[in-house]
Amino acid sequence: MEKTLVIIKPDGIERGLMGEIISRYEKKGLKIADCKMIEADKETLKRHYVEHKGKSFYEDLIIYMTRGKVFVMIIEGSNAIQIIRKLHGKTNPLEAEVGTIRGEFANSVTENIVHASDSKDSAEREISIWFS
Ligand code: IDP
Ligand code: MG
Repeated sequence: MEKTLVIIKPDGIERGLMGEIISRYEKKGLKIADCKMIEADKETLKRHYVEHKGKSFYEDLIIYMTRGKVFVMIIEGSNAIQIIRKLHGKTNPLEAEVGTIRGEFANSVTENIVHASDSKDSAEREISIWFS
């Protein structure tokens, strides 16, 4: 069964959206295989976001992700990686489709509530970072 790494970011927790978000995965037929609520340390986040190192938003991204707890999950199911990316919507709030998590709840390019792996390789890599 395909697995993906999902994070509810600090704004999702602050705004009380955890239940709303998790229920969407469950209603879609996906399974929460593992989960934990933690304060992410900078080293873990730097490994997680290595592809963005050096970009203009990188420092703000790390500050944002460490300002409160995050809820990290391994989610499994048929086509879990692509399905979750669809449920989340596009990164840019102007492009996030109505009905998606970002489309409904986010209006910031940085603070966009959720993270999900974007490929099989990144899912495997990210799962090993957060659940080693
Ligand atoms: P994704 O989360 O949809 O996969 P990525 O391009 O991988 O988007 O970017 C990772 C995270 O970095 C985004 O979710 C968002 O929090 C932040 N981010 C991405 N692009 C920008 C930007 O142009 N300005 C500010 N923050 C950004
Ligand atoms: Mg990404």
